[in-house]
Amino acid sequence: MLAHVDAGKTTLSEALLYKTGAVRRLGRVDHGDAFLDTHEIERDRGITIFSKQAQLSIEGKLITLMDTPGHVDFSAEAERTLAALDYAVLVVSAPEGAGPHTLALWQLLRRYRVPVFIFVNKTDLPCPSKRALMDKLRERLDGACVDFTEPDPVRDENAATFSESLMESFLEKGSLNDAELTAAVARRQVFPVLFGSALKLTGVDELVSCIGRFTKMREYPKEFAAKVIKITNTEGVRLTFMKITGGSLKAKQTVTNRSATVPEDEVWEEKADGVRLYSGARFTPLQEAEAGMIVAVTGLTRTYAGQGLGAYAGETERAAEPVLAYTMLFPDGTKPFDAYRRIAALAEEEPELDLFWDEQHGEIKARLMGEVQCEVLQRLIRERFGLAVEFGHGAVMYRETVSRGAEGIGHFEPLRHFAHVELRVEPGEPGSGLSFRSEVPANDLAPSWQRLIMTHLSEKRHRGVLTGAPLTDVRIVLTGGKAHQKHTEGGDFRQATYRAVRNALMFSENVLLEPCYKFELRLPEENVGRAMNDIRRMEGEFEAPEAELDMCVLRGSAPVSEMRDYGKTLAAYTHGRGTLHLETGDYRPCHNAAEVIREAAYDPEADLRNSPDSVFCAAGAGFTVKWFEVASYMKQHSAAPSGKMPTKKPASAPRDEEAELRAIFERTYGKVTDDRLLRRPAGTEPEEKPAYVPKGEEFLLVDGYNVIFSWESLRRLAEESIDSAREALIRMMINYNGIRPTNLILVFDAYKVTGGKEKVEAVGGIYIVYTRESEIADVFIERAVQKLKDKNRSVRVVTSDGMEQLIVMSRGALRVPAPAFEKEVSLADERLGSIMKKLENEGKTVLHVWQKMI
Ligand SMILES: Nc1nc2c(ncn2[C@@H]2O[C@H](COP(=O)(O)OP(=O)(O)OP(=O)(O)O)[C@@H](O)[C@H]2O)c(=O)[nH]1
Ligand SMILES: [Mg+2]
Repeated sequence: MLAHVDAGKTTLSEALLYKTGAVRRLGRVDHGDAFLDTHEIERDRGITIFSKQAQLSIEGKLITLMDTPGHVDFSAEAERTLAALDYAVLVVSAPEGAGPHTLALWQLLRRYRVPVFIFVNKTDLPCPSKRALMDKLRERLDGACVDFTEPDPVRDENAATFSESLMESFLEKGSLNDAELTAAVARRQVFPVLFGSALKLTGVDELVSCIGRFTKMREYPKEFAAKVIKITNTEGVRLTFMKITGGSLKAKQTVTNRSATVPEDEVWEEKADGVRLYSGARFTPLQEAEAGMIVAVTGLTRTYAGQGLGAYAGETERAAEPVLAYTMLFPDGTKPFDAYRRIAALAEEEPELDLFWDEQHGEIKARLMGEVQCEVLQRLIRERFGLAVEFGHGAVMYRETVSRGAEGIGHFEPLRHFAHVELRVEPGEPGSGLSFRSEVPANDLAPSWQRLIMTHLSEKRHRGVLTGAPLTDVRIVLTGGKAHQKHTEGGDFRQATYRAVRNALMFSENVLLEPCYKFELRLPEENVGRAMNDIRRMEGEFEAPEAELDMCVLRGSAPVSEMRDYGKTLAAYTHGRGTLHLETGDYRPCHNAAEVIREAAYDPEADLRNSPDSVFCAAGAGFTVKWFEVASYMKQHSAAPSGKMPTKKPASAPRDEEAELRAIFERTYGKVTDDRLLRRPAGTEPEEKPAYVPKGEEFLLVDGYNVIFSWESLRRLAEESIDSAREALIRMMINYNGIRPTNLILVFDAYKVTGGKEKVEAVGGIYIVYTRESEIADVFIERAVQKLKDKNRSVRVVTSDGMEQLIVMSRGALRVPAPAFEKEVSLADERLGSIMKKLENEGKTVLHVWQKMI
């Protein structure tokens, strides 16, 4: 029984049980005595929270009826039952029609290929005509929705329209028989639609007879198989609810998760102590459960929702994921970590609860669907653990992906360990999650190591480098790897793999994604204008408003962060007449990414559990090489003592930016015929991979004022005094050059100084050029690049000016955008800081370093 919240699932279940004689007294949700709303919280709130089952029989067929919750906060609970269904009754409320939640359920039913009967409920209330309702269902759900309350000839003709075989049979005989219709329903070619009122018991008999006539028992294989639907804890007993999908299960039988896909060290065997058949709150103990039944098994401790057992072992399904994380607040004196350990037991019963320990803040966070679920949990925790918890305001769960990928290297070689991994990250389709494959021939790296790397890639919740949010929609391609005959141990590849992913992300263009809601807003016509304005302001989108009954309906999507509290606003300006329905939608690029990233204040290099750096070994000791130096370090030490490094240079990742600049270049200067124009000078790395190049080979030209005006910190300084900004930049360049020695030329425009001559100073190991009168820095740089290229020097130019970049590129120099350079400089700065600290610890004075550097 599936539907939108309050559509009448539990009431209809009650009516079915009553009409088929399974219960003698008709209970009612509103009176808190429904057969299936058994839990105290459910009776108090009048909504279903946990899915539950009842047994009934129609025309000799034994049927297990599952009632599910309709509230979006519990949609994972409803979704979990889908894998167990043979047929679904989709309840649609006649006054409201098929809204977004119904559509979401419809898609799930399609995905799980479940045949569906539709019951249009609450026809006792004012609602559109049967015909109008049918039209809407056909439009919004499926053309093959057929009104089964029509006389048989009409029904048969309508049903035949959607299947060739039915049409043939219909044309031949002028009608269809039950077997033909039953088969069409099972194949999802026809969706019978019935109408009625569960509360007034109309249309219920018709539903009963329709289910009796047009369903058939599925055939199951002989070998034992089962699918775990959920885990609950009733009076201290752990119950594993499972659908038997093959053979049978006897009490005291041994159950195992053994299968081809489960690694040997994770295989378990446990005894199924008891097998219970539940109906409402009561159960009957069974000696043996047969295929098709849904039973609760005691004695199993290692099962989890979504797990397959026996012939189906290893399969899992993914349920709707929460987009909000709430902090749990405890009364004074409670140690959060102790509480966490206790409450974690609840998390296995409620897989969607998804608790995690936030180490940084010493807090328990719970990923939850919304406030109703918070309330329910609060009660459960109080009942089970006697703990009074509160929940803070939910934080939006962001994700990260890449818009341009890159290669990454992970090397892990502390003394007597060795693993080396090279891979590439590529942007994937939105919603595709993470996928992994290998491009490495078996000759280059043994398949067993490759499989191990693949396992490490898929086992980890990879984090992005912008905010540390989970990574998604990315393809990870293994491009190289190396093991050591003696020194490689299991864990080494884990280290190298994780580091390689982070390393690649540091060089990628990363994008912050935010969750969006699909919404349906119903409100009086006079408020539509206001609503549209609000949605635009929230960066949402919507379709043209539709009139339904006396209300207007707006459908669309908007960021969760903006719309989550909109219900309150809506209630205020519509005086309680407007309703807002929110459904979890997809993830999209975040509308206020800069702000979110700033607030997260995440430093990917300080996240030591997710380090992008590598560990190398020299003179018997392991040491860390920073992420941006790994590639060049490897090149320099290609014959490292512990084994030969791969020397193969990985193919370059697609460079869209390059293509874009090329296009602009061509628009400006005409077609580029000589490809050398755009090629990098041989032997240099892309600018994102600043390579260590000894002094004497590389020149770095920095357009001084341009940098000052594009770096936030310097710009602010410049507003007060341009001289101090210039001095600050000079100091930064000297420091940078100390850490990354190169021939650094810092160029400042001085063309406004009348009579000025070009002036060059050597300060602290760098050169500072003040251009001559009427020569701007661009021109100087262009000239310098030309000269240096003539001498075959490699040249990098730091600037933020698009035009200048083009010119520079046309001369064959590498351009470094000012923001990327800022990152390089600040990294060098940190490095300097740690060197100074180390020296200070060793008792040397900082002055000493400075002198040495200069
Ligand atoms: N007028 C009318 N009211 C109905 C009908 N069916 C159910 N209701 C009422 O609608 C409300 C919700 O009914 P439930 O059966 O709890 O709905 P549900 O789909 O189980 O709701 P959740 O389990 O919370 O998703 C109750 O107040 C019912 O009395 C009907 O056919 N007509
Ligand atoms: Mg219910």
